[in-house]
Amino acid sequence: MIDILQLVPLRPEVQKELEARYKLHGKADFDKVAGIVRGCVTNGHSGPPTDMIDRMPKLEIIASASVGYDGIPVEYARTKGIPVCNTPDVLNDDVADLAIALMIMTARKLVVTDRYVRSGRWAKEGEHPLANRASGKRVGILGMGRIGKEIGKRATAMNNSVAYHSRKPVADVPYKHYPDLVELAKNSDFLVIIIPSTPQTNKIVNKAVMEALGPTGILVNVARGAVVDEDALVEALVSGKLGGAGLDVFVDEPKVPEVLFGMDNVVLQPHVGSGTHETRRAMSQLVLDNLDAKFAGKPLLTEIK
Ligand code: 8YV
Repeated sequence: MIDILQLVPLRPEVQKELEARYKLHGKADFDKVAGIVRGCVTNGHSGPPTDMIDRMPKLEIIASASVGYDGIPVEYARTKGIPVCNTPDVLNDDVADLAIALMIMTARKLVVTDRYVRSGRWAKEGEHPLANRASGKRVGILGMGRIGKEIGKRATAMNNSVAYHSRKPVADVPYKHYPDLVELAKNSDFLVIIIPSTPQTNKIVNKAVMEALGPTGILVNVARGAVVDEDALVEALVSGKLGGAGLDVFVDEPKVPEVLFGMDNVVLQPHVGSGTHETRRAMSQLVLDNLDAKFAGKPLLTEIK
């Protein structure tokens, strides 16, 4: 059987198949098995880092159960002839759904109103103060890849106008392209972040972007915490220079700046963009399919190019 280093578990039903077909080793056994493993199962945050890759001379594939791969040295692996696979597309709908949910929940203050009912305040105090609309507004999307397009479709279906920023205009999308992110923020009521985390995008959503979005603007992040200057975000929310935020991702997960906990204009989620049974199963299956393809000598399904 082919030896595999498994850094994260797959969904139980796929894990069973993986176990039946491969000899699996956990991270604790790394020293013992580094010399023999031919594949590595991971996700976007779990490596393996370059020094681990160096110690696996027989490694032929890294298969990640994630679309993001900021925690995997893909270029480095490539120089060693090791392909890295991710799980694009299967999570587009879930992540786009969550982006829209965060827009609506934040603008309509749905967490606060839910609490209002549960705490018995509705019965005691009567009607809840009004919130803001999430439709018929201007939605700016930072990043127009596979998930960005799904967010665009959903935002459009809600009668929002959509515009986006990316380095270059994307072919075949009907939305206005802003070459300048601050300009997009200035012309948006919501700014939804869905770009990969890279050295170039680190803290790309900075103080100037948040202030351009402004005191009635809402920032939604379903990408990675690192693409936002989190200190500037907290400061903009505290000072009221930014209207609100719906956040699924943070710089140092699972740590979340505690000052956000008491803010009614902020909705917080524990990085659950792809967190449904259906999608996580599909992601796990794609990891297994890539491994199977590799060791059957067939083309990989979703190699990062
Ligand atoms: C999960 C994700 O965090 O796909 C990604 O890039 O961020 C998420 O789906 C995770 O990697 C699931 O294992």
